[in-house]
Amino acid sequence: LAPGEPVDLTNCEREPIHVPGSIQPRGVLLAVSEPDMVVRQVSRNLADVVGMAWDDALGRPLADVVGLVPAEAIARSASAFGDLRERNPVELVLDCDGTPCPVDAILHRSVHTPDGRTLPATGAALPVSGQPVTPSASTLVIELEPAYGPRPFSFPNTYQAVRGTIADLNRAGSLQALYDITAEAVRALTGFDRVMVYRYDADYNGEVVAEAKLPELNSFLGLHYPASDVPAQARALYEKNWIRLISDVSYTPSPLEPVDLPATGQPLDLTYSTLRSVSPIHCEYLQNMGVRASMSISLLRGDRLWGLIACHHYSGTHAPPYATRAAAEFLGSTLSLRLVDRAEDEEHRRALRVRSTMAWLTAAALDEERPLSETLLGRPGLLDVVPASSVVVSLQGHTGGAGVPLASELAAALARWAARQADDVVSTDRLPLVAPELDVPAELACGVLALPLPEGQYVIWTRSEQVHSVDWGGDPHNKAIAEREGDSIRLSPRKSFDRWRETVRNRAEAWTPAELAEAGELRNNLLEALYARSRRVARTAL
Ligand code: BLA
Repeated sequence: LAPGEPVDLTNCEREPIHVPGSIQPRGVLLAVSEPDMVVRQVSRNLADVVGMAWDDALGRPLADVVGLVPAEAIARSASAFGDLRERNPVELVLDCDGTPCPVDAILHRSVHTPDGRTLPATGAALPVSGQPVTPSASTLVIELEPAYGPRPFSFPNTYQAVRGTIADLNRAGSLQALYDITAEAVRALTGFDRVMVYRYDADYNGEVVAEAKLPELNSFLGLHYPASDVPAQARALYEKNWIRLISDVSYTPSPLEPVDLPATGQPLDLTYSTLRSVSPIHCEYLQNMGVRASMSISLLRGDRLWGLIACHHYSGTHAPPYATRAAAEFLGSTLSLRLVDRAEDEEHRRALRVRSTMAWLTAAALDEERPLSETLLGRPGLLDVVPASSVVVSLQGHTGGAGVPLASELAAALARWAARQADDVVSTDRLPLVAPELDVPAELACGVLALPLPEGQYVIWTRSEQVHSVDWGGDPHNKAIAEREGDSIRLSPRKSFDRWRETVRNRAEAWTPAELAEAGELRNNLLEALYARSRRVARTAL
């Protein structure tokens, strides 16, 4: 987007959200050149926290602006070895016209190359790996948030605030338990009205998989959202900076002055800032949802975004102090680590279960007194090998099914279609799109996994369309949302749900690579069993 070009629904994935040129006014920002510690760029609202007008502060030593003792404390933290973000917040007391004002200083550093590029370094002034550059200068970015009331806990006891939860997470027996524990704990810690765990699928569509909330709020559990609700550049930023707070969604941004950082001639990169002004489109979305404050924490699998912990406040603005946010972020990273272990455990257990079912079926298939189809449709049976809405088997002249009944003409038509694909394992998760000529209703079979076998025999699993209809209007809270929406409102969870429904229309839950491989293995076992039986039939005929 060109500077000044308005953001709308068609271009918001191009909005450069890491360089908004302004901050949220719950604090103030000062960019100071190193090592001389002279103020080079400030937010216009500087006077709200330090009592000096922004244009007086530019070009002055930091100590003149925030006071000698606070400036020394900042310089000490900034010169310490390692990533200085790990020491945040630096607890300061400013002198506001004779009254002591406690503030949290949150520091990070940006390093520039001689040609004015900003390096994504945040801690010590080290070159980025594999990129031997000589930093020509570095800028210390100082964000000051007033610390209202007593501090909840200082950074060293952040761990104490969450260690009970960490123990619970370590004991959790399932992925769902991990999600639930995290949602409850983040809500207890931060006091948001609603805390959700929001999980992405392979295309970055999201689903609310856990929720902790005030009892009187309607539930968002199980709702789906399209990938565009958190556009790609925002997801990329959230892979680097793991937490963000919008303490008042109706804030007026405070611009940075001057527009460009003199050392680079570019706007200041706010990727690692805590006060970064957020996308106006997103604020509109939140306001339409009745949200007054929002916070989200990245959940990562490796270094890729896996999901978010999303927090809403409805009753007013909400600004948990930095230390509380850091503790919540710590819970998010713990969940991220446990997720990988748990997901691998669950996949391992699933694969073992399938393997044992398959062994059982293979053994049972040796009983030649019993039709093969009957064995396969028993319990355990084919729906335990591959979960689906229905399965139909046609073997040795017997046809039968399990799950939701599927008309035999429909099964036969699917079998003929699969046989034409010339593959041992035929699959699609969007049948109405790839084979419209079959005219199969989406609610019957959007997903098809078929094993064509000799002489027109087959095994076919089907999955119905993924969309579940949600009655937005039936719920009193959602009715309020619907009434506020009227005609003029373009963004809301309900519209967003409709957009999600469009993106997944005519699609079933995808068959996983493991399921496809297991189906292929089953096909080989079936061919062997059929061959053994045909030999016996041949023998008895002799
Ligand atoms: C950001 N969108 C976000 C964020 C969330 C969502 C959690 C992270 C910022 C935050 O913590 O608030 C989406 N929030 C949701 C969803 C739920 C929720 C789905 O609570 C469900 C309950 N957003 C849109 C559309 C656009 C858009 C249509 O819905 C653009 C076309 C943009 N969303 C958008 C942008 C950001 C964003 C640009 C980045 C905000 C920022 O960090 O600057």
